[in-house]
Parts: sequence; C-alpha cells; structure tokens
Amino acid sequence: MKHIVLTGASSGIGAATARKLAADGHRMSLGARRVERLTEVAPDAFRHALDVTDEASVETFLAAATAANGPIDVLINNAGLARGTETILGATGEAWREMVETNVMGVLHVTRRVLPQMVERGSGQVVMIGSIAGHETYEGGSVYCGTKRMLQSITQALRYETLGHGIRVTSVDPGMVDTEFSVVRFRGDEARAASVYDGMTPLAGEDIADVISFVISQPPHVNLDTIVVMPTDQASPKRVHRRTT
Ligand code: NDP
Ligand code: 8X3
Repeated sequence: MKHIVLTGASSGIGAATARKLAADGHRMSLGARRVERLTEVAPDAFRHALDVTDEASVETFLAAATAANGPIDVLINNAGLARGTETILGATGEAWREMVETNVMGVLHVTRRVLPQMVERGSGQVVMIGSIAGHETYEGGSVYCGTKRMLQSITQALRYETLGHGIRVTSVDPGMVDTEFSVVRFRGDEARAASVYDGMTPLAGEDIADVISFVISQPPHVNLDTIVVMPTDQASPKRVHRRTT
C-alpha cells in the first residue's frame, strides 16, 4: 500500500479520489484550503491545510505529510480551477492570474518539492489532472485552456527529465464532470452552473477516481501516458449531445 499525496481533496474529483484510494487501502495525505471539509471526505486520512499558490504552505503541507505517512509514493496534482468565461477583450486579468497561479505554478511548486525523494528512492508516480480543455480550446476559455495545454508540456518534460529514475508520469484529462467546477467558474451562480449539464449525463467525480485507481494499480514497469475520458454525451468541449424534454 502506498503513501499518496492528493491536492484539492475538499471537493469534486479530489474528494471522490480520496475516498476511493483510502478504500483501496492506501495511506492518504490530503490538502486543500478548506481543510475543515477534509474530515468529512476521509476521516482516517492525514489532512492538512494547503494553498498550492503559496510556496510556504506547500512546504509545510509536504513536511507534515511526510512526517505523518513516510516517503511519498504517488503525487496527484488535482487542485485547479477555471474562473469566468470572459473573452480576452472583455477580461480584467485578475482571473487569468488566479488560474495560472493555481493550475500551472501550483502544480510546479508541489511537484518540484516531491521529486527529490522519488529520485533518491528510484521510484514514484506523478498523476496530473489535465483536461480536454488542454486538447481543444474554446471562446471564453483562452487562459483556462492554456493552463491545461501548458500542463501537457510540463507533464511531457517531466517524463523526459525523470527517465531512468523509475518515475511514472500520467495525465488524466477529463471532459465534463459534475463537481463544484462550474459553480467556481461562474462565481457562485448555482443555476448557471447546473445548466451546463442540461439534458446530458456528465461524468461523476467517482468515474475519474476509478481511472486514477487503475493508473496507480499498474505494475511498476507500466506507465499510462495520457488518458482522455469524456461522458458518452460529449465528443469535445463544445460538442455535447443534449436530450430535449
Ligand atoms: P472542484 O471545484 O469541485 O474541486 C477543486 C479542488 O481544487 C477543490 O478541492 C479546491 O479546494 C482545490 N483548490 C483550488 N484552488 C486551490 C489552491 N489554491 N490550493 C489548494 N487547493 C485548491 O472541481 P473539480 O473536482 O472538477 O476539479 C479538480 C480538477 O479537475 C481541476 O484541476 C480541474 O481543472 C480539473 N477538471 C475538471 C473538470 C470538470 O468538468 N469538473 C474537467 C476536466 C478537468 P479548496 O477550494 O478547498 O482549496
Ligand atoms: C473542464 C472541462 O470543457 O469545461 O476542464 O473546459 S471544460
């Protein structure tokens, strides 16, 4: 059983993954800003406040996780967000910074601090939560899609840079998953968020948790590279089949 560090475990894909991997028997270290939520998610897991945009918070979280659960076998970079759907012309720039700081800089801050112990032990696994938004962009998504596209380059470079060190690097890239993602994107507008899934059946966080569990359960010589997973009702970010009532 492995020590798995999971960022953004307070909601959605992260919460479902924390539950699934804890049920699989792994030692979980969970982080999020809303740390109080983590108790409900996985009461037996190690839980600690984490803001991936704050390097001091990342240091404290990882030191506490290692002290509690030992060397880290698997890092799951899940924390992330989209904020708004403004066009480049219509944006102020504040949300761009938040997305880049969280989805790109946050992943880099955490990963670079976990890697040394994996290199030293000659084994480890890093799982990125990318998105189909990194594969195909859309109007109003320039920076969110851009952060997920950048994650693809970071993931690939990481695979090249760690080659020979027994470290596996996988990107799990979902389509529409019914989580708090759209509520966050629409700044708390629950009705607008719910309408994203009108007439179609989205994935649930549990569907992605099952994929991650599969990735982690492969033998050490098997590295799954990129897994794109969408609902049956979706073929691309904007190609969604909706049933009319
Ligand atoms: P949720 O909003 O439900 O969950 C996002 C998680 O990220 C929360 O636990 C949140 O915790 C955490 N988080 C956000 N900012 C930070 C931060 N600065 N530091 C630490 N944790 C942070 O959305 P999802 O579960 O859907 O999103 C998870 C990942 O999946 C994201 O990377 C997203 O881009 C990706 N994704 C989502 C899709 C979807 O359709 N839902 C599709 C494709 C990819 P807290 O606020 O407590 O800090
Ligand atoms: C979330 C999927 O299509 O809303 O990453 O960008 S999408």
